[in-house]
Amino acid sequence: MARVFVLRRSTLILFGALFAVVLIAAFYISSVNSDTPASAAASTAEYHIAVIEFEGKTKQGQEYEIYRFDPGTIYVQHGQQVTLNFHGVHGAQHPFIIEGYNIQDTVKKGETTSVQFTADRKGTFRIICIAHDEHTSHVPMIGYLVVN
Ligand SMILES: [Cu+2]
Repeated sequence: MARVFVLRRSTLILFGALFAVVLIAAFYISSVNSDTPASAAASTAEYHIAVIEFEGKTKQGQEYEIYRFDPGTIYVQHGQQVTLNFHGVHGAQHPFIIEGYNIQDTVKKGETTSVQFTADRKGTFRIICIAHDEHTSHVPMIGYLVVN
């Protein structure tokens, strides 16, 4: 024998609202209590940086070229495990250092150079290409790592 229950619309809405409240509460409690998965995801940062070249001419017709890290500024959080992948698009090679982090490596054309470190020092640190760090090539090839 099947019995048919007839629910009024207001009862259905009430149950729906109660269900939504329980769901939101459960989600809130789980996000407050389980800090491991959320912080594990936030504790890493990975960036891809292209090494590119721009060319230009002065009004007098003199040609010049500059190399850039693109993006030129990288923002990470203090304590994050950071991976920077440098992709060599233009220029044969760019030996670089990251000030304050004792990091030294070289980006080569057509290759990817990855550096990994823990962002354990706060501040703004220059990423300097030591082959193009002079103002003689119009703009020195310098990027910035900002650790907040
Ligand atoms: Cu360079």
